[in-house]
Amino acid sequence: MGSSVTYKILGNHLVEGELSPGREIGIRIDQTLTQDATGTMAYLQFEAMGIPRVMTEISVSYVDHNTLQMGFENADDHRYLQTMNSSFGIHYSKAGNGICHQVHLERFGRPGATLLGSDSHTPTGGGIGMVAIGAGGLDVAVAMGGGAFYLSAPRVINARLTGKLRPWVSAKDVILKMLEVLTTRGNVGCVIEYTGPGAAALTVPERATITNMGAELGVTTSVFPSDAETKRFLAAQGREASWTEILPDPDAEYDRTIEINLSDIVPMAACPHSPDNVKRISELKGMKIEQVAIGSCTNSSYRDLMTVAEILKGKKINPGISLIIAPGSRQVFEMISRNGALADIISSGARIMESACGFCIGAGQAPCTEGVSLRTNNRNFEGRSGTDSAGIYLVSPEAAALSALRGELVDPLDLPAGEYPSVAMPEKFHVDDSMIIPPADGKTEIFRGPNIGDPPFTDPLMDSFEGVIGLKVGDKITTDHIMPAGQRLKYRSNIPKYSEFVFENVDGGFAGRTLENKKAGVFTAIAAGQSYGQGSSREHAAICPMYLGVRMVMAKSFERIHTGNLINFGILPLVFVNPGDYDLLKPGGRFSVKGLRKTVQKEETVTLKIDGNDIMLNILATARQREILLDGGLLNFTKNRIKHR
Ligand code: MIC
Ligand code: SF4
Repeated sequence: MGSSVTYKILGNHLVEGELSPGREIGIRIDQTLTQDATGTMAYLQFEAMGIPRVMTEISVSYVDHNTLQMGFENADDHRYLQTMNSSFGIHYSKAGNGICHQVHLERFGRPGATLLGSDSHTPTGGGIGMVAIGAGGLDVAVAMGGGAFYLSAPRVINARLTGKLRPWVSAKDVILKMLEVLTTRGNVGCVIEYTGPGAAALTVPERATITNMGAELGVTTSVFPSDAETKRFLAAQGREASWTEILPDPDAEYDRTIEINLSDIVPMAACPHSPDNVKRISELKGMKIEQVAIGSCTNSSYRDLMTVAEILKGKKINPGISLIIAPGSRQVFEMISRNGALADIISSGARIMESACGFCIGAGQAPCTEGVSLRTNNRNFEGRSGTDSAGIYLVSPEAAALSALRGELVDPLDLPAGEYPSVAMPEKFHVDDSMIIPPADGKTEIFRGPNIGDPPFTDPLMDSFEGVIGLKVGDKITTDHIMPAGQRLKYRSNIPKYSEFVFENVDGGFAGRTLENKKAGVFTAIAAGQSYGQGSSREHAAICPMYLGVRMVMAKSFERIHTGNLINFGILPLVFVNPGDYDLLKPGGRFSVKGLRKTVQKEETVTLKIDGNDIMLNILATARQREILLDGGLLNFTKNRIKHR
């Protein structure tokens, strides 16, 4: 049997284990990326490991999340990043240069390489045939030090695309269709590989929209072949030398095949409050809207913004609408400025934002009370926009721009096909890497402002303790629920401070109560339903609960990145053997834990007597992860191993 693109690349990077679905493997990481919100902690952890310089082919540190600088904290973080990066061999992409995934695709990504990024949308790189995976900052720090990244060898789902998108239907509609079919749950441990003539006909920016939002499916990553189209894109970036062809073998083996005819796809919208709550726009059209926001790492390429500019050209947006536009990178921004498209956008009445995450992460542009906001980004979790009562609908740039003109949701298919502005890919992108600062040859002084704390060291796993169910939550708890972003993001480098906001919007008393319990020698377990830890790669959703005294999460199921983060910080992920036991647990329920170290070493399950019920739980950890748990997390584990080498 032949090989998929995914298995070819994994096979070339395998350093441990057997490449068979479900088995734990270790892979060599060629490239890493971080962004400022996760990066500061990742680099503090890298420093704590005592390795003098990164050992990857290239490591890039982007500043794109916390660019508003309300107060000194973010500016201090950025200075720490720039000085630290310079000393340790890391490239630093300054604030204003663009969103990490967009810039990495344009300037650094390489077909056939592995990329590990401390951001869940790292799979964007799959658009040019990379195996690009999102992980916690500490995993990325270990990879920068030359350590392998461990994952379970994926089941590969072949999404075979045939046909051709009709005018007014966009790559965003393809990934929304995938979300409708596969939902955000139950895809842990899978990779989606796009194949077929339909895939070959998509441009790189379209492919990148699809692999980017593949993160919302909960898969390990998504990947397209590296073909003539990839070559064209890299050549236009002046990087043809980075290209290699990587196609699946004609008899490649897949776990499952989904056939999608692109000609059948229609404009879609993900409705509040989940990216898989997908409806056809034809069912929703006419809905009144207050805000439209175009940008984010999903839809802010040159192709996307040129399409938007063509739609807006010579027209004015509806007076009731606030239209926000944030180009994905300085390259895109500069190109649309030079060719006049930006003037068309401005004259339509749009508000132009910096090339950064901005509205997508809730850093500004919160909608009005009960406002309806159409956005081109990838997540619409409740409250993420900054307004709890707002309804966020995720749509294509085409639908967003048309609706901004009309003041209500427009079905793009209602427009004549002949009016579709099909934008040609440029022969040459405008290349200027002057905002990417290469590292110094030697050491430079590292700036550490008062917001920069210490990396979180944790203690080895406790053998016995008194426990309490500190909180009971339902299904689909996202890392945004656990650790709110928005205005709180600036505390990311200061664990005691950021910990005050754990579960802030779910149970305001949680943080204080949990810390008090810890002081009294009582440690906390969280009880949860399905898909605990969806969404971001934010390792603070494990670090801060650990700091407060959380030692276990009992759930019906977990998401991949968050499971890794829990283990990396010494919190036990436990899955109910009988899912019905979830119903027996009550907040405040007490239990005693005894002989936990031996159980984690030797047993598959742990049984706890809680409120008179025996609750059986599977320990969701491989043999290597159990060692990490026993050591009290990956930082201790790595330091112990470096010492013993
Ligand atoms: C997100 O989109 O939720 C973020 C903010 O980019 C996160 C990273 C973070 O929490 O900093 C992600 O996707 O991993
Ligand atoms: Fe930034 Fe939004 Fe992309 Fe996350 S999803 S990296 S916040 S643009």
